[in-house]
Amino acid sequence: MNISLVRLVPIAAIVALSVALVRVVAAADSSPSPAPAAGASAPAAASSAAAAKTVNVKIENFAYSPDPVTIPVGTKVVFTEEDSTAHTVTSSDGTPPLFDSGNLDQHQSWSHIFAKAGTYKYFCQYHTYMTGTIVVK
Ligand SMILES: [Cu+2]
Repeated sequence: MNISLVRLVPIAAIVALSVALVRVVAAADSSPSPAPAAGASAPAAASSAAAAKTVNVKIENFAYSPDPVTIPVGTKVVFTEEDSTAHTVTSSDGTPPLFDSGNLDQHQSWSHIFAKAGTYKYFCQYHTYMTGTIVVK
C-alpha cells in the first residue's frame, strides 16, 4: 500500500503538471492569434478614422475658409478664429441653433462633429453676411 501510494503521488503530480502545461500551451497558442488580428485591425481602423475625420476651417478676413466643405458623416470640423474681431459659428437651422460656437476670439478654436448626412449652413452672429456651408455625405 505504502509503495503504491509513493509511486502514485509522483505520477499524479506529473499528470497534473502535464495537464497544466497543455492548458498553458493551448492558451498560449489560441490567445496570441486573435490578439494580433484584433491588434492589427484596431490601430489601422483608428488611424484611418482619425486621419479621415478632422477637417479644419479658418475664420479669417471676415470669411470662413475653405467654403463650402464636403465631408463624410462623422467628421469633426475644427473652426479656428484668426481675426482680431470676434466671430461665431452658428447654425442657420433650428431653434436653438443645431450648433453654435458662441463667441470666438482670435486664436480660439471650436469643433463640431457632423454625425448625420445633410447640408448645414452657418453664419456669424456678429456679421450675418458671413456664411458658410458644410455638406455631410
Ligand atoms: Cu463675425
